[in-house]
Amino acid sequence: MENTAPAKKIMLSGIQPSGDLHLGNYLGAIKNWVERTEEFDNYYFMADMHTITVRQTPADLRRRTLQQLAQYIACGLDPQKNTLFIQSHVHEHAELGWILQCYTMYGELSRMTQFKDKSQKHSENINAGLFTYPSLMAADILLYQADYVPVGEDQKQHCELTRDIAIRFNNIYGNVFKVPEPYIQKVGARIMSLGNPSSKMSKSDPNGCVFLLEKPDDIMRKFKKAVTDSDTENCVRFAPSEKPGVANLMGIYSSITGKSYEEIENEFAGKGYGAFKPAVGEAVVETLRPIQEETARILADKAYLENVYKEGAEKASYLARKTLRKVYKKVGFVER
Ligand code: ATP
Ligand code: LTN
Repeated sequence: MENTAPAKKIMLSGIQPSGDLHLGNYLGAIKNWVERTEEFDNYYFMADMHTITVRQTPADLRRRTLQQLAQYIACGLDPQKNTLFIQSHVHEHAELGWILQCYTMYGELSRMTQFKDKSQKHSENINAGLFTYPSLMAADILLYQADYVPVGEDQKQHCELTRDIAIRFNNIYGNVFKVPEPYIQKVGARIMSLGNPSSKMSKSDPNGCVFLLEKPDDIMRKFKKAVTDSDTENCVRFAPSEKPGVANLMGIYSSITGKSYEEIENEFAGKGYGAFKPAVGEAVVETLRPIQEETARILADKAYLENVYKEGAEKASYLARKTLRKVYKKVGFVER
């Protein structure tokens, strides 16, 4: 019988295996991917090619790439329902990446916030790849004709440049690429550092950052020490500009438990930060416990992991090849 169900829209995203995954990556990106599994046709990858724009130790990069894959699965991404792959296994990313560099302007790349930040942080290694990174990211997305790109707030600028590149290319050659949209949720899109609620939680600030594989005692200690506010009110109330630390903790608690800010205020009425901070810590520990156990179990099964990334690369290549063939033809390359 012919399958008459309408094709699902395509969702695609990636994370660089440049450090261990943290609560910001989970609440801002991965949790959102898991919740949307049934609704879309999903492609998620380890962006290892992006990672070498900053110098890496090869053995660490290899270990973190596989660990990240195990964590994707442990967080709930079922490999039967999501195509999970390693970017460098699908060579079309590099090939389309080159072509799209020829359709990306110097001025556009110079305006990218991530390039400005990273070239300040790594001033000894401002390489060409760090600069043209957004053209490769556009290739990652456009190869799969993705409809939606679920990311945290900080990646919005790169997604917008991807749209501009797709539109520019389509205007010259006809309708080659689907023009994608960023998919940014309201709660969790920007988790802030526990030590400094005015900067985002990031792996480069390990004190303010909770890693997914961190020990429960360490997680509890970080939450108990979390910066709340300097007033003496000692009251759990959602007021982001007056009490950014409390608002951040409420955002984390809300994202994990599904409770609204009002419900959280009621739950902790009259109890103060002394009760609130460990309660958020415990909710995080309980959410991460099964993820940590699953990650250890999956990592021990190398054959299973290998099977997942090989099948993933095969499925991803199928779509990527189709788009690249079309692009080669359009720009005038002779067919081999
Ligand atoms: P860095 O520490 O170098 O800034 P990172 O921890 O932000 O890196 P990325 O690989 O850049 O990690 O991000 C992976 C995904 O997680 C992206 O979709 C990004 O938007 C999201 N993300 C990262 N940090 C946060 C955060 N604090 N809150 C919400 N989402 C986040
Ligand atoms: N630039 C992203 C990682 C990334 C990505 C992508 C995200 C690379 N390619 C394609 C979504 C879609 C980052 O630094 N977090």
